Amino acid sequence: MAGGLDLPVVDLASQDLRAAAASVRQACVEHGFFYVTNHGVDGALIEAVFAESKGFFDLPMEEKMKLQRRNHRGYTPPYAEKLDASSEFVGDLKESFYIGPIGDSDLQNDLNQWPSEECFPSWKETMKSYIATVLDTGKRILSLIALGLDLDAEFFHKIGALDCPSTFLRLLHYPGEVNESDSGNYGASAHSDYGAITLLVTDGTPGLQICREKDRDPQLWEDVHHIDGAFIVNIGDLLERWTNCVFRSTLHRVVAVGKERYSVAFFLDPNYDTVVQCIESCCSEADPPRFPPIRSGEYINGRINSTYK
Ligand SMILES: O=C(O)CCC(=O)C(=O)O
Repeated sequence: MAGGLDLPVVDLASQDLRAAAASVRQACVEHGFFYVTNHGVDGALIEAVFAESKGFFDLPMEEKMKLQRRNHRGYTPPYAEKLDASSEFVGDLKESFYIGPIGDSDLQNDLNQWPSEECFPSWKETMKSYIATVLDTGKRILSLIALGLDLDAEFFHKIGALDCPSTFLRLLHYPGEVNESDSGNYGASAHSDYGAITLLVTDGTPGLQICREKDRDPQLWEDVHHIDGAFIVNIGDLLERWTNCVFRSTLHRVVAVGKERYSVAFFLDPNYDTVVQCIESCCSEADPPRFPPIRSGEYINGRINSTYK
């Protein structure tokens, strides 16, 4: 059974950066999850993203499959991804759509797949504008994280991790009713995120749960409540490695609640080439680095490849 949970709320508009950073640090140490308010992303833009997302997922399956995931961009149908490799089910119930990093809009080498402009005239622009805005919010959160680790606020910029960050937007749609054979299956099975931070916004439908002690037996899963207008932010595995497990990359999942659900996750991960190695303030002689240095892209690709069939 899931119990309620009061996650910390961080006000991004706070003038007191030190206090905000301390509260981010505490949230990352204790929960690996927190809410962010006054994040600067316009509510109307968020609504537009949800409307475009629904428009796409409403298409017949054969239309959606024309944009089937390639280069980790595009459409993934239900059951094609299993976030928890040990799940007894074929795959998760959700369907999703990935949009990868966007440089110059006219780049010839944009690997993204986009629904046709004829059917979805404002889709691409809406997504691009959301990604640009939420990226800015994510960078501000990373500055607070750096401050919370007693580092220069610009630490992640200065080491080049944000020169050309690996950003992925994932539109998600969870079914309402599920077949009997899927009884007990998850919308998204238990997993931790792979990279630095994730900024999540949902349509308010419950289902998201976290497990703070991954090794506890039995595991305790707690509901993450919706706060209107707030982002849910969580720490990924690379930040856990960077901080030598001072910060938690918390297990989470989405349970089926018998109601359709939409959400939008933005994964802000370092440059492909960034070497992720233990931050000095997070290790000592008594607590030496637990992980060897690793290139961000190498780590994330390994994790992605083990998630898809
Ligand atoms: O839809 C949600 O609430 C969570 C999505 C998620 O965990 C993910 O995409 O990694």
